[in-house]
Amino acid sequence: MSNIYLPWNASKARQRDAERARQNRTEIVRELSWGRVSRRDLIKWGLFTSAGMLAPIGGLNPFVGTASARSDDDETRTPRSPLFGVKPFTQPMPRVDVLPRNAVSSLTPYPQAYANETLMPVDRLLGGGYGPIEGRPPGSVWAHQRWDEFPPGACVETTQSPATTNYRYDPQVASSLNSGIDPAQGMPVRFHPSLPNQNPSSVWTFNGTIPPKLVQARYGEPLLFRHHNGLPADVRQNGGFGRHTISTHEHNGHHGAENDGFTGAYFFPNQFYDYHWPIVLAGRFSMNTGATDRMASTPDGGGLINVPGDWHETMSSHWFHDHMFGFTSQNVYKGNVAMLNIYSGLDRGNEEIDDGVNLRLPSGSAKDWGNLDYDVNLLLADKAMDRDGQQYFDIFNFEGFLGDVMTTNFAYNPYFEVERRKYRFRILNTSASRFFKVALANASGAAQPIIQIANDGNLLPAPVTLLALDEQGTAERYDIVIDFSNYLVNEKLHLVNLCEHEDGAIPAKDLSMARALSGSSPDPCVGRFLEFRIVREPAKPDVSRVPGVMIPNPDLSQIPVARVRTFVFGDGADQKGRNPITALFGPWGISTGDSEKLNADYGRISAAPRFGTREVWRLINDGGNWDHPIHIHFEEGQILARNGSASNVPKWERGRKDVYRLRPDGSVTITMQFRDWGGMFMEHCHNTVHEDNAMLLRWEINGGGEPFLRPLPTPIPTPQGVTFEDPTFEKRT
Ligand SMILES: [Cu+2]
Repeated sequence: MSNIYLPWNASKARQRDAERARQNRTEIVRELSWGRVSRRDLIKWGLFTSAGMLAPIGGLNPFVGTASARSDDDETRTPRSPLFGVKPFTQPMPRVDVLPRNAVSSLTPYPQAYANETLMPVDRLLGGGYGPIEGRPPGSVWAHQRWDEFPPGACVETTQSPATTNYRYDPQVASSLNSGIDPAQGMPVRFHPSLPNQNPSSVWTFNGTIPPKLVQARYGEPLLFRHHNGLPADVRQNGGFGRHTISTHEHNGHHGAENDGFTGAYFFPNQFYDYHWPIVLAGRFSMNTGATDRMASTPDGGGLINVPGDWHETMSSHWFHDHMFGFTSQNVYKGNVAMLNIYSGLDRGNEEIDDGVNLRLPSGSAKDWGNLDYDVNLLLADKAMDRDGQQYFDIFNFEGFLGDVMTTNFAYNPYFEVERRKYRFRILNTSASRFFKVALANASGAAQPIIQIANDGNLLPAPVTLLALDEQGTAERYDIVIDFSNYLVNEKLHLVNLCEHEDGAIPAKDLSMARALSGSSPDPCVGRFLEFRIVREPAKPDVSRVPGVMIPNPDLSQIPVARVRTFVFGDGADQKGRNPITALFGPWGISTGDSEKLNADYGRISAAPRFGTREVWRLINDGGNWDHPIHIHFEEGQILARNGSASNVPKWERGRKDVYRLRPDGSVTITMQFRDWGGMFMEHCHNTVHEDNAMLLRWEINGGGEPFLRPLPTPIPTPQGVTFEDPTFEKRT
């Protein structure tokens, strides 16, 4: 299939046909998201082929009975999103909105180890009667592990809500460092001031507002994240996509499974869920337990407090997002995405403090830790809009969803004003399916050096200077430093996307800078997407550094490999589960090596590594026509080999990671440890469309007894309370 968006110059007739087909697909997505039709119905009606692809039937609309028998490849294409004449680089990029950290005593009711089973009336649309105020599964298995040892020191409270104007925008930096944006001006949810405001049903975000949110946490200070579900009880009030049940995954948090946002532990409108993020270094209970190593530390009062664990496991740039089974792609795309910066003695977000531990990365110095002046979160996403300019999603290509409007922090092609000094940018790919390849261009279009300092949540052993970053799959984070002192005041530079897609399964090609800037790519998301304007000399001399040594890898040489496992990522599985809407075919799937593709079923345990051990996992892509960014929850891994050889691992992948791009026909061999916490976790493709279509499995840390009971019962959430079922097992867990 060629590019999924029609070119601007397509004939009126083609545009009209494509628009009609798009509307028909929109209706089908809507009916599916409302639960009025099932996947089985769609197959029965011939809307899908047995491979799970949209059948090549023109303009079919089963709901109003206007089926016609035309066949036209263009009908699987989509008209371009309307931009209403808006030009790129005409709006400032808003920096992320920092969620307030409050005293835990501000929470009512007060959080507790076990789920709060206090009853409240349940909306008639959710079945009525009474149900618990907290959606976390009840009882000892889902109680917060080690709650008494890790009482929360701060809390963040937020509500998943339909789009609304932001009157509480707090970027935690002066307006002069935020391209002049006045945070007191209410900020409606829109991609540009000249584009339509989004309807409450089109966008659902944290607090219902933009910019996207940031939580700031530090090691040694457990955080209680109370997430309220403020979405409509009426499943139909969703603008045609998105599910009102949610489960919030702190992406690669090293926490107990009850706080991991398990795909089957979702909660309902009007409920909350208390996530307990202890924020500990991996190895917390087995290494440096006396907290004698100053490198393992957290900022406090201008100094350091030592913390237990392995400092080589220190993490920095995280994010959190929805993980609802079968609906993750829709919910994340709809706006359930935020970032989490974790601060430490090494990476404290203060560039001035010189204590022999602090790496002094670009950040600022006014506050003890967590300065954001020169440390900027960038959430990238490709979006699509319907004829009215409302956010639009189409699941009818199981290869993946591609938008045609590039956004940074929810803003269409914005500009960002910088001082003539070093900045850190934490780049996160939040797309459903799209890969990016980011480079920096000067005014004459020449590629400029970028210093990559981190990959996923982890500072690299050593910085790597590049003229273009690697392809960046969904959920991957690349932290970079750009030194604007190499340029002059009034110069402009641009971040450029070099990665061209024709479908959502795989990048079609990586373009040269000249080609990407030429405007000749049929992919609307190729080219310049963020403009840097150097507006002045730095307010203070830049004392930040990019040290030649950052965080060396943990030493695994003395840790035996308890087991080697193989996972093959391909197609041909079924999507199981008791939800008739999401159940049926894959078309994707994972197998554990010798067997057929496993069905996606979070009730089945497909691997059960023993607590306290280390394993080697081989992740294999069984096809050349797709790539998969594979995410394994819980603890950072190290890539040992690509396609069987350590020499194939590029320098920027030689730190720790939590997402592994397999590349076409490729394999990645990783090693990870299973320490500190227990319970059920997931492994899945982070192309969320693949994840929602059977490329997901459950694994479990097997402690052989308390506190990690085995087998752990599978939660069955209902608004009236959570029940449990016994899990099933893959034959060799
Ligand atoms: Cu995939």
